[in-house]
Amino acid sequence: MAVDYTTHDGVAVITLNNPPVNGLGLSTRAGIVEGIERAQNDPAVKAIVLTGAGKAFSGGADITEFNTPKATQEPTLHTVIKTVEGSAKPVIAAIHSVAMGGGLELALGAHYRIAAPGAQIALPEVKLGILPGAGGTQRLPRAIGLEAALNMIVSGAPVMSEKLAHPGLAHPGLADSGLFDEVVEGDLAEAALAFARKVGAKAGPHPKVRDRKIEHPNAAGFIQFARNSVAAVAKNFPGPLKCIDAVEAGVQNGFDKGLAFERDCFIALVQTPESHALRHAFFGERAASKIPDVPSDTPVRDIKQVAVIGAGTMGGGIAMNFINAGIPVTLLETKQEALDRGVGTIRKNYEATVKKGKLKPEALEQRMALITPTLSYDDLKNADLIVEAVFEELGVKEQVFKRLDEVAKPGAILASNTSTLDVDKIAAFTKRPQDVVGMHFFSPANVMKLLEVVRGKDTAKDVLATVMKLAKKIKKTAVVSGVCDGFIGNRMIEQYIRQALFMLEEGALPAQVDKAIEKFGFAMGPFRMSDLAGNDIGWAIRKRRYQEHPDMHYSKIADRLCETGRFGQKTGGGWYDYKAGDRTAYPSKVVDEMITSFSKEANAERRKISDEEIVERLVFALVNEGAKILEEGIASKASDIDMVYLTGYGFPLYRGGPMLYADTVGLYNVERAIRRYASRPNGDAWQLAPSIAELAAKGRGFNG
Ligand code: T1G
Repeated sequence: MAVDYTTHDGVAVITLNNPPVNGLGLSTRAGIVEGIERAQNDPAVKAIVLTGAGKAFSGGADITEFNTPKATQEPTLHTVIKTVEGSAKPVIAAIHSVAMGGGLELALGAHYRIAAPGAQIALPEVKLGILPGAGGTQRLPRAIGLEAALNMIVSGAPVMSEKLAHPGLAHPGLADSGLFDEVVEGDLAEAALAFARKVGAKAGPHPKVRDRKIEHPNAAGFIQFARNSVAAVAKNFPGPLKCIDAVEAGVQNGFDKGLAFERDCFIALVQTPESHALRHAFFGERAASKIPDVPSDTPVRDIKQVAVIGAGTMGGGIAMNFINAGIPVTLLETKQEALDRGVGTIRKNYEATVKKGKLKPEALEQRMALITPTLSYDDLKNADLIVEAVFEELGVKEQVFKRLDEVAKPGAILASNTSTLDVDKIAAFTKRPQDVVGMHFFSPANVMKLLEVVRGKDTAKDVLATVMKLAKKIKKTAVVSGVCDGFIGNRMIEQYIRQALFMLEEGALPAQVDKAIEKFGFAMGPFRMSDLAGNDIGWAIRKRRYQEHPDMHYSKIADRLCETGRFGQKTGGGWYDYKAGDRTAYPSKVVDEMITSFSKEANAERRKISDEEIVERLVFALVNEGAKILEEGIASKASDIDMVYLTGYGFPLYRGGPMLYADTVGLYNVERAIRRYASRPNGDAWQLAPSIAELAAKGRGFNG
């Protein structure tokens, strides 16, 4: 049973013991009910303490049980909470570290609550596309008031326990709320026993949160205000508005009706594709740091000093990640002027953050003090990790890594920020290929969460384990990729862009393609994105591609655009026209005419292309290439590919990533669509990944 039961001079202590976060899975739920009933039947027991072992009181319902029979098997969380609340003997919830979701709802069913300061208290269900489903929308407003409760429920954000203490308690930062009867600085277990003995001596009945009134001068008005402000931001996510509906139901119709309504909302939301996507992303983020053949207890190297080579846009952004985590960085450039410019840019970035009120001025200076600018490789000799972010050309990388091999200390990790070059070739420039790894940051490197960790054939396992742990410290979502051209993200995006260009030849225009895929949920369509990044970047990659794969069929329409010097925003015109100082993309008559005449030259019969075809061809191009990446072992799991696209390429979170989206559509339908496009003009680009057909035949998806 994932619950321990002990007694201490008339106090029963029920301890949740279901690592890692005391998830309220079936066995834990059953254990709590058994413990409460056992305490009722023991005349020596006068009061009951409910507490959690390990790192949390409870992280909530066990999300891994969702949409499985266990989730609704008795005792459900509702039954557990009802049992706790119905206990004739007072139940005291003693909370440390974390009480979230169902964990907090369980505590709300207790008669009293005490907490250690600094515990994270939250109802984060909305972040999983659901809502508190075990009375949270009914009890929390009664415990801390309508406004504080609605804010917590709709945002899902944690609040520190000391901010939710009972009114009148002499505790700093006291908010007028009534969640905790005591905030305990010392030994929580001792305090819980003392508190239990105190209330255990009192005659019942003991207070129930559900009996409290929700006091608010204008509840209906506040709820309407909340609904309007949430509706504006909750596009594509049904959860937040449902949270408000459930709270409102309790305010208007009383606790029991509100509870029933909340249950209906929960059951409706937990089945939605949006909730499935959000849960997929929650677990996908955590699964990404697990590398199948690298044991989780692999010893890691100590990273105290980092060096970054190259103080340009990427190098400066990369350096900021480590500085933000308090890790000193030696920043190397070849020329003083470039070094000064790089350090200056970092300072400017921090000044902008200070201006936004997100960084204290003194913190800015502390961070700048962590930078040691230098022109000499000798200053890198103590670095534990060296990240090069120099010009994307193999010859330049060769010089850098040969030099690093001479100066870096034994055991230093040598990382390349390359986005397209072969990490094995780079490793071969050194006598220590086992210490070489790719760390592909995405621009702007200090903002984008995604980090592709490229594993060379010789990269040591402890190097990988070290980089994955360091990625967490610098708040990146790290995904391991094998060595191939473009790794995971760029290799897939190349097929996406290929389809976009073919569709221009066949009849679409840039604005239509962008609008269609932005309506699907992408942050930015391929042509607006290309104009922003610079069309010349894609042009350079295509020229290399034409040489490497002369047989590969690409549309040359983008080359035609680049030959006219239309590189995008930076040249005042690309696929779109731009006005000075205005980043709005205006459809360009000149370009549209160039496209139609290009089709004529290519004898391509222009036709009306539907938005549905645009979305299918763009997204299924990603899916098909992703399937090949999985087949080749470049990525170890489909959720890794989804995390790349959710955190690095603006794929809509509510669809969970290209591979989950394909599962939602059904691989049977994906296969049929790909075969259809393969039979049309430019169909040679569609080589169906065998695994799609195999999985479709078994009625399965990429994610099981
Ligand atoms: N269920 C199952 N597994 C969970 C879990 C949960 N609720 N929370 C965490 N894990 C796993 C996680 O996958 C990882 O597994 C390990 O625990 C450590 O997590 C009825 C229905 C609690 C703040 O949304 O926010 O209650 O990778 O790396 O950084 O209304 O986990 O080690 O195998 O994140 O110390 C609502 C989600 C559920 C809280 C701890 N609760 N969890 O952070 O560790 S729905 C949540 C978190 C609900 C009720 C509804 C965090 C944490 P592995 P971690 P951490």
